[in-house]
Amino acid sequence: MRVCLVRTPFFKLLGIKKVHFPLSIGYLASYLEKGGHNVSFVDGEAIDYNLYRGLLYRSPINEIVVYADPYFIQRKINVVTKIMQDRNANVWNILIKKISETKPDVVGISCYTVDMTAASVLAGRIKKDLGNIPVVLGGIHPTSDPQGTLEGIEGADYVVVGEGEESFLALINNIDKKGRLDFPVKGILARGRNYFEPRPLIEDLDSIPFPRRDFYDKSNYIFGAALLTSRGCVFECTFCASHLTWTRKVRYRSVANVIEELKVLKAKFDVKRIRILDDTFVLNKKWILEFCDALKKNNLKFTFNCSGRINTVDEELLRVLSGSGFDSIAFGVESGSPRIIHSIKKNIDVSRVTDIIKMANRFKFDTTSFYMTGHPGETLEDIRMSEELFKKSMSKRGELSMLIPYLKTGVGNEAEKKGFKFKIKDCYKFFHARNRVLFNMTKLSDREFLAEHRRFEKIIKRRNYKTAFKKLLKLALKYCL
Ligand code: B12
Ligand code: SF4
Repeated sequence: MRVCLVRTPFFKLLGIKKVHFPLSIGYLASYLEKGGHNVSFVDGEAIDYNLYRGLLYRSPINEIVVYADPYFIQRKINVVTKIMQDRNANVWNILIKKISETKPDVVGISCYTVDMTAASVLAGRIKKDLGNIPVVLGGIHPTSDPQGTLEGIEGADYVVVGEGEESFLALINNIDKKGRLDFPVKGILARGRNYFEPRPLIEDLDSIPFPRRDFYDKSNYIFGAALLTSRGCVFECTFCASHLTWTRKVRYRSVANVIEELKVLKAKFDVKRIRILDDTFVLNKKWILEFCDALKKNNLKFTFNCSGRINTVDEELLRVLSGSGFDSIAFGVESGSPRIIHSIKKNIDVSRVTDIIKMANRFKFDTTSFYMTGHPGETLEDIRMSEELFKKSMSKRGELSMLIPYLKTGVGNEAEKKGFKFKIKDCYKFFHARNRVLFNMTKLSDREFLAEHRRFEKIIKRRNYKTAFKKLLKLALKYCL
């Protein structure tokens, strides 16, 4: 069968030029191809829709700063609203044309929550313009709400729930040319059927072929290649949706298998920088030490970035990582208030944040800290504690998100009880770098909450600019001397 995989546009509609290449698509493509199918990819994030012109769009600042800058993003939201409300907007025409050129038997769309509005418009247009081609939705949002997805998106025929490789292949192998499936397939919810049986996770991650990476033009994507060494996370942060796809059991690839993929990335794609996307890369010290040793033995020289965790890194780990090419590490701190940390089940020791980040700075890591505002029950004092911790910890960069209560997460369940109504037509507004309140679960009024959020945002922005300036200065000196 000819399968067309699609990523809907999100960052591109906000005027952001370069995005990450999605590993989900890479993995699904190689798995389906191994199963004998022909796969193409239409990346809605890699098309220039000519939405914005002028200095702002072209300026390099667009790629560096705007990425997480709520002020730039919020200014563009009216443009995005128009596109989402107009099924005949040029963005959809362009996407339909690209999809139709691949002559698909089946279309698969990958969706986070924020992509659901676009997925809904696109699925409708596929049915209208391309005939009755089966449309399959997968990814974190359809996984968290398979019934709601089929009810809310008329053009969707199937939802793949959870890990996609095996279920999607089984679906494609079993639907006939008219897109009908006569018997249930594990992991698939089909329109008009109430029967659903979950599919067990793939036990041996080494059995999955490396993600396909050859169908993209490098100039559309952020520098470096994404890599996944494990799937899953043991922690229970109440705002996080990861467990809905991966559960709370962590599965690891073998070190040898990851080294093999790195060799391919070097030889075939001349990759120099690797972005490790694992939920909690630093969880398994033994695996990391073995991995860093193998990098040396195989003389593999890359630079890496990864996520850290305050309570699972120590001096030895940071030293080894820094000696193996890791130069950038991001810590999810989320709050400086021990009371909030406890209530969101973040399970970190706030009193260690400063020491660990300073230690990482000493090893010359580019340190980033992720914070959030909008935690349930958060007070002004709690937000001020976060600001103080960020300032004290000397993290070189920060990123501030306003909490979004995703479906089927602890916070999402709490928000629903408090009256938060989830609508697919509004999903495109559910991004984190925002300067408008979406749903207020704090102890503050909307006005107070927004003012505090903006105050914190300013502190973080100042630090980010300072770090960027220092970097540029260093670079300039390097080239001038
Ligand atoms: C890396 C990452 C990013 C990166 C890169 C994203 C990218 N597009 O490549 C960046 C930083 C850009 C990012 C941005 C955002 N992210 Co993010 N991100 C992640 C992270 C850590 C890993 C994602 C990943 O690549 N996983 C590896 C691949 C292989 O897994 P996968 O994508 O889930 O795909 C598998 C299945 O879902 C399924 N599948 C997926 N698509 C499809 C399609 C079909 C047809 C089928 C059949 C199956 C299928 O099969 C795949 C293989 O098994 C996850 C956490 C997590 N554990 O999932 C959060 C996560 C997905 N992100 C999240 C969020 C909220 C965002 C943002 C909205 C934040 C924001 N800026 O406001 C944006 C939106 C970006 C967008 N629309 O592209 C949330 C999503 C929650 C939700 N309900 O939507 C997550 C789950 C984190 C969390 N804490 O809850 N993110
Ligand atoms: S540590 Fe990260 S991935 Fe794990 S539950 Fe918390 S936020 Fe989610």
